[in-house]
Order: sequence, then C-alpha cells, then structure tokens
Amino acid sequence: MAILTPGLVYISRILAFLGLFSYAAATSRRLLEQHASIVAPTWLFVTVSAVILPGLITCRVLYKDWKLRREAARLGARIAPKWRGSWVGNLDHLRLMMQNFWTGYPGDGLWEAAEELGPVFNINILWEDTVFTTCPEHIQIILATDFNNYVKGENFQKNMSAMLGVGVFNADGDMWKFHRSMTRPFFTRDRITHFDMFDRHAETFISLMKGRFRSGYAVDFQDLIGRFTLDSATEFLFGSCVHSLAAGLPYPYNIVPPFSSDTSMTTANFSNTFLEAFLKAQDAIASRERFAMVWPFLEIWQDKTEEPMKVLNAFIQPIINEAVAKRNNMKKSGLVGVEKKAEEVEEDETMLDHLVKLTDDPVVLKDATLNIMIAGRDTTAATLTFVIYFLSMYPDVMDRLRKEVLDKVGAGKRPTYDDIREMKYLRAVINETMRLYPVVPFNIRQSVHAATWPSPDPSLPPIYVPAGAKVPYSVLMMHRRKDLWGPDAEVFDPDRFLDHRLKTYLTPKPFIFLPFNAGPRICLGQQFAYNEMSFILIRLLQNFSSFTHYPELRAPEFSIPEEWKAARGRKGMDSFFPKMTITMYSGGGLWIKAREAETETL
Ligand code: HEM
Ligand SMILES: *[C@@H]1O[C@H](CO)[C@@H](O)[C@H](O)[C@H]1NC(C)=O
Ligand SMILES: CC(=O)N[C@H]1CO[C@H](CO)[C@@H](O)[C@@H]1O
Repeated sequence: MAILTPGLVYISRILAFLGLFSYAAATSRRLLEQHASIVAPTWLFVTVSAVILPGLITCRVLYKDWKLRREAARLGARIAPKWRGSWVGNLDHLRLMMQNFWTGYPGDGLWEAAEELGPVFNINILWEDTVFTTCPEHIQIILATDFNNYVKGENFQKNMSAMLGVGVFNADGDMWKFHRSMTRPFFTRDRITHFDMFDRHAETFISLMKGRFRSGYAVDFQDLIGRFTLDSATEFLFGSCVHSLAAGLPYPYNIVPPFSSDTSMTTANFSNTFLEAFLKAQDAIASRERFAMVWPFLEIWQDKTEEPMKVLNAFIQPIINEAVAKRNNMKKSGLVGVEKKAEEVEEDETMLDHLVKLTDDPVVLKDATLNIMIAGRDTTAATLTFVIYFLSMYPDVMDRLRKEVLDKVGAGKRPTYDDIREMKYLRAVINETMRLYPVVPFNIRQSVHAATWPSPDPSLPPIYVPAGAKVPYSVLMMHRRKDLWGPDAEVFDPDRFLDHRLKTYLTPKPFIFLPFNAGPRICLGQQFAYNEMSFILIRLLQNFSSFTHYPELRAPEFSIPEEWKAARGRKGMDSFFPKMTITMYSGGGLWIKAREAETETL
C-alpha cells in the first residue's frame, strides 16, 4: 500500500499552509516588537491570528461576489440564483449530496432546489461558482454552439485521472482530438453492422439464462448483460474476447450455490474479480468528483483506486503487450508499409492494432483501452437492464414489443440491420427507457471565458456564467420536466416517441432529449449501442415471452427505503435502486425470471 495516500498529501498541504501562516504571524509580531516597540500580549496575538484567517476568507468571498455582480451588470445579465444552505459555505448541502450519493435517489435535493429557484441555479458549495442547469437551451450552448468555451477542465481531469488517465473521456484539446480521430473509423456503418459476434455471445447468454431458470433460480440480468457487453466490446475493439460470460453466474445473496462443482461464485474466478475492480475504481473516482475539495479527507488511510487499478492493469497489460509484440514482429519482418494516418484503417484491423501503429506510449495505450471498455460496457448493459425492468413492470409494452419482433423478424430468424431499422416500437421503447433513466444522468464542464445564457424566464435578464465556473447539467432532470415533455413526463410510455406528442415536444426542440450528449463530443458508440441493444432484445424476445422482477433478491442494503414510496414521480414508482458512479446502474442488480417462449405457438 502506498504510504502517501491522497488524504495525507492533502493534510500535509494544509499543515504546511498553517505552518507558514503561523510563521508569518510570529515574524510580524517580532518585527513589531523590534521596530515599533509594540509588544502584543500572547492572548491578543493568538486571538488576532485566529480571526485573521476567517476574516481574509470572508473578505475574499464578499469581494468575489461584488465583482461578479458588477461584471454581470456590465453585460446586462444577472447572476444565477444561489442555492442557500443554512451552514457556512453551504456545507449542509455538501453533506446532503454526500449522503445522497450513497443512499439517495439521483438528484435528491436538486429537484427541490429547482422547484424553488427554477431550472438554473448556483450550487455554491464552499463559495465555488457552480452553475447547474437543466435547460435544453443552456445544454445546447455547452455541448454544441459554444463548444470551445466548455471543457472538461483540470479539476475534473485530476479527480478522474486515477482511472481514466488521459483517455478520451478525460481529455481536452489535442489529446481528445487524437483519441477521437483514432477511434472514429471503428464506428463506421460497415463495422458496426457485423452481427455474427453479437449472435455468438447472445447464444451463450441466453442458454446461460435458460439453464439457470430451469434449475429454479433467478438471474441477475444486469450482471449477465454486463458480461455480454464486455465480451462484445473487447472482441470488437481488441480482437480478443475476455470471456466473462464463461465465468459463470452469481446467485442471489441469500443462496448457497447448490453444487460444489459450481465455481461461479468464488471471487478467485478472475473474470469476476475484474468486474468487481472495474466497479470499485469507478465508484472511487466518481465520489472524488462529487465531493470536490473534501474528497482527500475520505482517503486518508488508503487510496481507494489503488487496489482495483492493480487488478485492471494486470488484466489490460497483457492485451496491450500482445498487440505491441504483434506490431514489433511485423516491423521486424518488414511487413510494415507506409505509416497510416489516424483516420485510415485496414479492413481486418482492430482498434488496438491500429492504436499501436500511432503510438507506443504505454500510458496512452492503456488509457485509451480502458476508457473504451468503460464506454462500451456499462452504458449499454445498464440501459438494457432498465429496459428489461420496464418490460417486467409493463406487460402490455412487453406484449406489443414481442408482437413487433415476431411480425418483423419472426420467431427464429437472425435479425438484420434492416429489420432493426424498421422496428419503430423497439426504438421507441429504448428511447423511452433512456429518457427516464439516461445512463449519464449528470455531467459537468468548466467554462473557459465568462458567458451569458438566455434566461429561462424571458422577462428577466440573461444568466451570467463566470469564467472558470463549474457547469454541471442534468439530462435526467431535463428529461422529466413537465414543461418540456408534457404533464405525463414521469410516465413510462414509448408511444410518446411515435404519436402526436413527438411533434408537439421533441421535434421542435431536439435538445430536450440527450441520452448520448450532443455536439463534437457526442457519443461515438451511439449507433453501435442501438444495434447491440436492439439485437439482444430481439433475441431475448424470441426466446422469452415474459419477465418477472424479484426486487427482494437484491442484497438488503439495496432495498428501497420505505420513505421513497411516498415520493412523487419515478422515485415513488420504481422498484429498483438507481445508483451512480460515472454511469447509472441498478444497485444490487436486477434479479429476474423469464418464461420460455413456447415453440408451438411460434
Ligand atoms: C446506451 C448506450 C450508451 C449511452 C447512453 C452512451 C452515452 C454517452 C454519453 C452521454 C457520452 C458523453 C460523455 C461526456 O462527454 O461527458 C458518451 C461518450 C462516449 N461514448 Fe457512449 N454511450 C453509450 C454506449 C457507447 C458504446 C457502446 C461505445 C463504444 C463501444 C461508446 C463510446 C463512447 C465514446 C468513445 C465516448 C467519448 C466521446 C468524446 O468524449 O469525444 N458509447 N457516451
Ligand atoms: C429515438 O431517439 C433518437 C435520438 O437519439 C431519434 O433520432 C429517433 O428518431 C428516436 N426514434 C424513435 C422511434 O423514438
Ligand atoms: C439459447 C437458445 O435457446 N437460443 C435460441 C433463442 O431463439 C432463437 C430463435 O428461436 C434460436 O435460434 C436460439 O437457438
């Protein structure tokens, strides 16, 4: 274990600062004594020193506030309403957010604040300007029209770097452009419509489900689908599948695995260890970002990313080494021709093959690889988990979707790209799921220069956004706004993407629906994800005619708190526990059983 944990580094910095401050104070006292012959009694000296620091902070806060108002006024704008807490520096809100991160529903606290202050406000914890918005007009500015003025920024990068490094999610400027142009060719239409691979993994996946159901047990769909997407993503990108589906499935927390020969639950199984580490590391960096300046205090005794990152690196390094070795062999045997540009790839080249042509920097190679694994696994797996949850909750939607599958594709045929494109209801079900539970529910940028945003209330002046401000935004909250989506915004109803509501709400304002983000940093895997999700859903519905959800099989810490049931909206309706790391997932998994489709009716 490293001795210098992030917490100890932070505390030593604070101590060093206090040390310097006391030294400066003592020196001034001595100088006063020597030159002005003023002898300050010790009590006075201590009191003055103790008051000076908070005094300086207060002056700074007041001065900043004054300057902000003046700059805003100069631009004919107003500062965003402040979310006022009752403790100094809004530390009560920080506490609330920390608690909610562990035990709350996404956005707890922010919904109430938005109700009081409107859809854009300054969270202002520890006097830091944090302009939070759920307005499509603002999100459009951030992501698209004024893209260059909103970066991920140094703060975010520092907090995330233990896992994301300099990968695509965590880079700005040239490094981001490099990743983006290197990756893009792998998402062309040709590449993402090769369904052989999905089909192979889908067969394994569905027979695993059937096997477990036949022995009378439920399956954690989220765990299982996470293995499917990990296997698919690694095979697609690196040409080598990690075979996490082959590692066997977990049983519910309260079940002793029935056969001693079944090794699936032992964490000695590497694939399972890998998944656990993957989630732990994400959890750690997500809380760092969330708890802003105070996170080092939570990591005094240990760096929470260290252990899981060791496991991940042990897994990724051999894959990279193999690709590098392959490349070196080609070089030695003179098979390497003219160097290609980032945009040009060969027919059978994997992303990693391509990447080792462009750089041999081991850090860039590792970060690029891990970032894409994160992008490709959890997002699709969680979205599919939410879809299956909704299909179990709304049997009429299930029946209608299954009818579409049987009408368009049939009971046994392998779906093609054209089939998928024509399945409007399937697309609507996926869209409606991502509207209510977008897997990236909260996101954040940092402003470079000061800017003004249109006021949500047109009778008021625009909102002033200071330079260097944190700019978090929530698509989850935007996706549920009744003024944007209609009075039934909290209802799960795929038809809203097909009937008159589409023209009323979404068509005139496409930025009210942003599950994949927008602008130059829009999700690269969007089409890949739609294809993958559609393919697997079609295969599932060919094989199963209904899903039943067993919330009681989640470990007790993921039981829904009693008080949620009285809440308005989805919080009061849903029976899974949405949790967030970088992306959102169902805490404790999604335990389901399914009825096998009767072949004679097909
Ligand atoms: C339902 C599935 C998915 C959803 C909802 C989703 C959503 C998103 C969102 C919201 C972002 C923006 C993150 C940010 O800028 O802060 C993003 C970025 C990205 N996604 Fe996806 N994603 C999905 C699947 C995938 C898949 C399957 C892949 C690849 C195999 C992928 C690759 C990427 C990449 C490379 C980026 C980084 C883009 C950049 O920063 O330039 N995504 N995704
Ligand atoms: C689903 O949403 C996408 C935007 O991400 C849109 O292009 C598409 O038309 C929608 N389709 C349906 C059927 O809802
Ligand atoms: C594992 C399994 O039984 N898969 C079946 C799912 O349904 C399709 C279509 O009927 C079959 O081809 C698969 O064999």
